[in-house]
Amino acid sequence: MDPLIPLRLPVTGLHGPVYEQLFALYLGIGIVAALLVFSLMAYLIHRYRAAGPSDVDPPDAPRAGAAPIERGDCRVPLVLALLVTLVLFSVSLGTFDTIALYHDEPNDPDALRIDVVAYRYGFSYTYPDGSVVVDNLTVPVDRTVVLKITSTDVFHNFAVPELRLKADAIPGHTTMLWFKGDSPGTHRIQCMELCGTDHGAMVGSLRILSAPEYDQWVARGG
Ligand SMILES: [Cu+2]
Repeated sequence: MDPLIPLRLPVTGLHGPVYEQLFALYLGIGIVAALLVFSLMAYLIHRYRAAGPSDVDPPDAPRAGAAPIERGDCRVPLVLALLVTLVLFSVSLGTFDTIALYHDEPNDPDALRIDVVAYRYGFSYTYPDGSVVVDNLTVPVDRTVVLKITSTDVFHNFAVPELRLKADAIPGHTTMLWFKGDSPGTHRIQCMELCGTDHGAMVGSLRILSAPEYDQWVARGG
């Protein structure tokens, strides 16, 4: 079913469900944290509002330029700090698992290996036979594709939003990213790291072709 307000792009690909689960976890924690913070804020605003023009501040109210007066003990901040540590630690485990899935390529001898070079303002793709294509990446369906991503100038980020794929392209460094197209189709590729004036135009497309169509495309010379 289409959402009422299309805030999010459609999801496809092998990494989609994993990405979406992690996103939902962060969103859920974010909503709970926001509700707690804003309710406490509303309560405190109401509780400590001035009763009238003649109302004076309590003696321990914070004052500009003066060190705050100590009150209470350290148990509350300690419990809060432990709680936050616990939440961040558990979400970071999920995050590291997801990063491992994205970057650790499967052991597939039939994988198609493509070198991706990002530059201002585009991406170039070098296939195993040495042929180079710019902007548009073409791959066969149902075959593991391993991308080795780097950059020649500044930081870029190679992303295929609908496949929930995203990896940094950093000069002097290679980032691995793998995926497998599960159905033929065309998806937008875009740079997701602000890299200069034409960053917004640093787009291309990922074409996932059926095996015979891909073979024809290779035979035609890309
Ligand atoms: Cu860029």
